[in-house]
Amino acid sequence: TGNIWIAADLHLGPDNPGTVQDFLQFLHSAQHQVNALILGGDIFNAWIGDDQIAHPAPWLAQVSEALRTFAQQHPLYLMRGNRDFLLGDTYAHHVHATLLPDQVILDTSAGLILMSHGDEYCLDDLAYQRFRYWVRKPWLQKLYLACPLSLRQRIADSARAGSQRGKQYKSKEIMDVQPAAIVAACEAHAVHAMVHGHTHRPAVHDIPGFEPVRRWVLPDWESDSSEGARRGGYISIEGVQLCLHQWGQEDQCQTLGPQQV
Ligand code: OKV
Ligand code: MN
Repeated sequence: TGNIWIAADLHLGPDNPGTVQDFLQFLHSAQHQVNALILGGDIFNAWIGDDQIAHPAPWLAQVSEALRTFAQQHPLYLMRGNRDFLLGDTYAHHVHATLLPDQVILDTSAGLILMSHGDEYCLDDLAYQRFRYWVRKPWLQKLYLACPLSLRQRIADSARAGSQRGKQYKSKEIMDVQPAAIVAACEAHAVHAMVHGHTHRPAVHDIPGFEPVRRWVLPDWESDSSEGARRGGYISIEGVQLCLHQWGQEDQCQTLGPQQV
């Protein structure tokens, strides 16, 4: 499989031009180093339907063009996140990518890796899970997508504003994964590692009771903060090595290999 890179939680949108630029650079450097790229959800900060591409905003046109250029050289896989859950096959085709299901088992040279966006493990955030339950209903999505773009944009803006207000009252524990949900995933899938994003807590976590299986959490991307610090990174799978790369930090690598377990 060569060298696979996985990134998630880019949150690209009109409000973070710095992150868009960072991502364009990342794609360019990936072009010369990888055999495949997987984007694990929340690529976009909001997604109100694939028909946006008919009249794309300049930042979106630029991102789509760069994705297409990349995908002409190497396989590109897109996964939906909690923000861009409406991303569809129309957009995937537009950039010559393949849309992945919400959970995949990657059969890599380093072993079997369970990969997802990660929001499905945040079961203690009841308000979010309720939101997720409803907006994943195909009939509600059809209804929403039947609305004019301008109305969808207004609904999205107010949903995001409401979510921002609600977040103030949530504790750190509530917004992280639920340990029991991770254990359930390990019991359901005999894998050598888990990879996900969403929580914005990049690290390599042990999973008590399932050693040596570890949970590799992807960093979120942010290059528009007032402090001027760039945040972001990716996970690489090359040979039997799994590495977590974060801007401005030491790489965290581990030899996995199916023979290890
Ligand atoms: C995405 C999140 C906004 C979290 C609405 C049906 C309904 C889809 C939608 C509207 C919002 C996506 C599409 C967005 C994620 C938020 C706020 C919180 C926690 C409907 C289907 F119900 F109105 F009919 N939406 N947008 N949130 O702005 O991209 O993930 S969004
Ligand atoms: Mn997310």
